[in-house]
Amino acid sequence: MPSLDYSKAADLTETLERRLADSLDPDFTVSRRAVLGGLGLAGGAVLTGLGRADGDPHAGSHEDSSHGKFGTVGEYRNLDFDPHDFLTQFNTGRGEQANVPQDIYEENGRTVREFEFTAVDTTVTVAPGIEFPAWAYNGQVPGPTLRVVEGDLIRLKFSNFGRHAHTVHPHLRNLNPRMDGVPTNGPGVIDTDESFTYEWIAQPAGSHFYHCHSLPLKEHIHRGLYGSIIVDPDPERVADRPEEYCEFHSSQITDELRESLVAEAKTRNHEYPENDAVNEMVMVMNGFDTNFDGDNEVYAVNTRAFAYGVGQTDGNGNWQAGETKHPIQIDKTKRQRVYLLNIIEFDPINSFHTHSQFFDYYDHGTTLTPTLKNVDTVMQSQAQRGIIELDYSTHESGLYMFHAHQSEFAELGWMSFFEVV
Ligand SMILES: [Cu+2]
Repeated sequence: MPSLDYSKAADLTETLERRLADSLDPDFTVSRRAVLGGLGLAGGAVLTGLGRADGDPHAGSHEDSSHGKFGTVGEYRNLDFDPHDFLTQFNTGRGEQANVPQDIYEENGRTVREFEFTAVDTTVTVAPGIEFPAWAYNGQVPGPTLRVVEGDLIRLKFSNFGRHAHTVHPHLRNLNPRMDGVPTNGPGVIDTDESFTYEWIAQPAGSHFYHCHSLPLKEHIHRGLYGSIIVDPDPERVADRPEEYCEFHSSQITDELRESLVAEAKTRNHEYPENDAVNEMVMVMNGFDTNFDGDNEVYAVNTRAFAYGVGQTDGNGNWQAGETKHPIQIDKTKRQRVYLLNIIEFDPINSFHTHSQFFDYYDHGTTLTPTLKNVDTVMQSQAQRGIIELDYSTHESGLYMFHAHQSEFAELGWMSFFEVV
């Protein structure tokens, strides 16, 4: 018996999505308070229905779920960005993403991973029929995920084709102020039609990110100028300096601990075969203030509200061809790793909560031993990030929900499912 019936899960996703989409008029004048006010009665009933999903088929608020129009809300017409592809789209310099020019080569004994970013003004789809006027690196929100190895040189050629001045600021241990990507250092802001090449040493290992640092800062970030930098640990460096990757002092490092840290580092490094045994995903928790009142109306991981919810199915989890909304299917024999980032504006925290499962968490991803063990909820402040590791090997197949445990964020788009197969 799955944790949740497929058709009930589809009803829940559709009901929440319909309320969100209906509330967001094309003129973008409705505040999030109105959305949640509208959800007050029906939303409570829907969640009651969820709790009784395996019982009475008339449980819950079915009069609100518009059965006759099943699936009409849920489709995204604009397919230029696919949050399902984005989950596993890692740019390592070897040409993974067509819209991200990239290269990898050696220079002075160091591996250089070179990328080209262009900032543009564009629109992105944040809910079916809802376009958000974004500023975006390479036309996508979140920006492309960069994946490098500790000690590499990241060479980022940045050109600004947007109407505002932008930068790229890295959350890395960057030793050169000229490369900090802020208005006061080095080239400062990069004006329209100007370019600058940033160079950063990839350190420390971890789950990091980049964003625009022009003023007003919150607008430049919430408009969409952000993305992930994953720095894979170098197992050889881990062998030399194991104390930097765990909570123990160098005097406490045993041979056994050193070996286990090196083995763990190999599972995190995309150049080692040990990494192939792990299913890795990038989830950027974001939000969109569609009416520019300083409050988000839409929440998501990877931009599209409810994209990892449950869409059209035959009732057994066989998704329609071309489906733009469906759960994240995971092979339960594999270890699951989520690179999680919180880049939300206007709300001080965000969170990640799993149903029916507990996980290990590595704050900022800078250690190879968990900083939190066996938890089902983790909180991240703005710009905080980390790595979550999950194991569903002993779970029955089926749908398992995960979402922000700020309840309103979940109702406004940040609600998802893993489909364990
Ligand atoms: Cu900017």
